[in-house]
Amino acid sequence: MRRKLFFVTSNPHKVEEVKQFFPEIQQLNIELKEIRSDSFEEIAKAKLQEALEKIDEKNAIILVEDAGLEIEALNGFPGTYSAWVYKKIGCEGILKLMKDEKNRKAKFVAVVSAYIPDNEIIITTKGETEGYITEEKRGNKGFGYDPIFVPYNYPVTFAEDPVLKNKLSHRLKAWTKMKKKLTNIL
Ligand code: ITT
Repeated sequence: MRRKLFFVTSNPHKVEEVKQFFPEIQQLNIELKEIRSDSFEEIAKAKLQEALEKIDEKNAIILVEDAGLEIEALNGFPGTYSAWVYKKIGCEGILKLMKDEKNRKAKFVAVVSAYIPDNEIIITTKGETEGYITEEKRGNKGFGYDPIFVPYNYPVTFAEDPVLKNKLSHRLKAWTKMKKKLTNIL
């Protein structure tokens, strides 16, 4: 793809991961406001709208991502509030909420939205990876909730095995779908 692809995000970990399977993207480090909503798609679209207002790159493809962790026993919490909850209570706080809870099912979700200036359309893709919440933190790589998330059928957390994470993460799935759509359009 010869077009410029700008990923607008303040999170360097996201960029590092995405670049491994989508090396063409470049980070634009802008902190975007996050509206309150239960829908990752709605938040991603609002982030994209704000990014478009702030960026003067008429020809580039602008992309944003909204992601989070949904825990079944907590009715999907922290979900779209994942970044805020992480700042307030971190992995330790989530483990406290999950104390004595038998159902430890959880999933990571990522939604990517892109603006195509040629025809002024917005494309959105989604990726999900299921797993469960550990009893304690394990591993020191990755970011956010990686130390307490184990994907199904594997014994390690995302923070213990970043190579594994990048083979099956929600981020990989959402961005691979996006790359395919962009390749078909452009
Ligand atoms: P931008 O909005 O600037 O892109 P952000 O970190 O605020 O950066 P989100 O609003 O999408 O991004 O927040 C998602 C939060 O969910 C993130 O801060 C982490 O705490 C958590 N999260 C998302 N993906 C994750 C992953 O792959 N591993 C661990 N935690 C993740």
